[in-house]
Amino acid sequence: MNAHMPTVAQEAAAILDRLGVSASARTGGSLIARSPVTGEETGRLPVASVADTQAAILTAETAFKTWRLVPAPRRGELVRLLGEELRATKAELGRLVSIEAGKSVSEGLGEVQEMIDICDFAVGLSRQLYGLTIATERPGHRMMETWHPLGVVGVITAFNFPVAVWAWNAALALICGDAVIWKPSEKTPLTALATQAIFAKAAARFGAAPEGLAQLLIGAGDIGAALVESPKVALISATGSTRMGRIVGPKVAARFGRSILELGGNNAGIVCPSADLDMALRAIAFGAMGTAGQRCTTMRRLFVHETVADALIPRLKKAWESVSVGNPLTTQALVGPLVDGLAYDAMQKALAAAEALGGRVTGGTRVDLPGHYVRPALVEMPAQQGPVLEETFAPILYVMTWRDFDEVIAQHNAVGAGLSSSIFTTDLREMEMFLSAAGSDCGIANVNIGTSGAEIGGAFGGEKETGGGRESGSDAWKGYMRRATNTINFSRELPLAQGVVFDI
Ligand code: UN1
Repeated sequence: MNAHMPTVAQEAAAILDRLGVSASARTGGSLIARSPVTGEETGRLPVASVADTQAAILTAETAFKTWRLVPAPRRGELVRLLGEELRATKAELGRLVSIEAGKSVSEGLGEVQEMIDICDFAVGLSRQLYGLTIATERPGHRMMETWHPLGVVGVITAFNFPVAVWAWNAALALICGDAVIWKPSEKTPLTALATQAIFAKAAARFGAAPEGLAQLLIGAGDIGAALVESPKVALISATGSTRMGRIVGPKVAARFGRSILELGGNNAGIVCPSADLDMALRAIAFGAMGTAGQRCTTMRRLFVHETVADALIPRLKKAWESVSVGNPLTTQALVGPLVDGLAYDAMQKALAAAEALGGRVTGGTRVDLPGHYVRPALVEMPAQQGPVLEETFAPILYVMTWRDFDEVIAQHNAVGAGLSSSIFTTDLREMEMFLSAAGSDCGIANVNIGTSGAEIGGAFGGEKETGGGRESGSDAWKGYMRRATNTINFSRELPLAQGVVFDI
């Protein structure tokens, strides 16, 4: 190694120092942080206990009681400052995302940009928490709805978007008047510490944020479980696997809490005869191989019309064979590492199962670098079965051909997950059919772009086993507030609704 080049661990430590994360928050503890880039240890973090979690919930509850009374545009000022601090630290935090999640430098920066974007969105929204005014059937009455802060929000995030998903939730929750407790993935605790330090700077500048308004708890699943089970946590927003959601969803529902679940995806693209194949090629490549196939929006299935299969599939294979795989920090590689050895094993298992069902695999082999690097796999499948029906969190694209439009829509929808989808066509009818009630059953349906890389302005989330939650843009803010319907009688009479008579 070049004597002047810091190790990944040294670089991470230097960034954390500059962002104001104390050494005691990342040394001497029991949670070992690693960079998937080299497999190096990057920290040993002290972890929070269940008792710490209970205490955090109580502090958050107190903070909420103060914060809910602060006018929403004033709450927006805190989030505006957070956006400013994120702009100032974008390069550092983006680099740390690349170190800890293994993303390319561009994607690491993009993740921080997504945080900045949601802050901007939330600041505007802080003056737009609109309720309806509703026509009443009674004379001298007025009916309206008011949106109130909800309470303590527990945010559980995954390794693959270690900081943006917190920001989607926190920026909205804060302007909505809620307090936030964050349990990040055990695989990405350093970016969480860094983000918390950045938030602390914004809060210090703001000056009047109550103690414990946005807290971070580093640790294991017992923290998440304590948040999920606490009746004092009004909303759980959890991102992760469908398996995790099957546990979290019913537990929160059993106490009549609210949840926003953003779970697995098994996202597909459909290539039609009229598609612009050059554009489709690039969109499919980014969708399937970007972030080493570790986005919940990653394209995992591709249906190519049989008349364009010969024109497209060989070009896809070429792209798969030539894409650069390597260290995202020291090279321009487009594909970085898998997060860990378990991800590698899961990928190999899925590929073996696909081969056993007649799949022809291009790529998928280990790349000889420290860490877990693998060439993305493209698998030509005779039919949609076996591993094609599951989400494997790795870069595998299953490619199938189609003939009949209704049939391909049925195939498209015949999986458990319902997050993202796309069609490549220049035919108006196909496009509209795909976007119609009888088309894609996903929460996100795109035309002539891939399945991943959504902007924050739209509501983000999906149907079926994806969990049904919506985060980020549009009216997702309503999930972080409670609605009161108010009827006001300004007359001197008391007419009853529905014409009911009750004279005493
Ligand atoms: C995720 O993978 O959990 O649409 C989120 C995208 C990103 C967010 C992905 N904006 O790919």
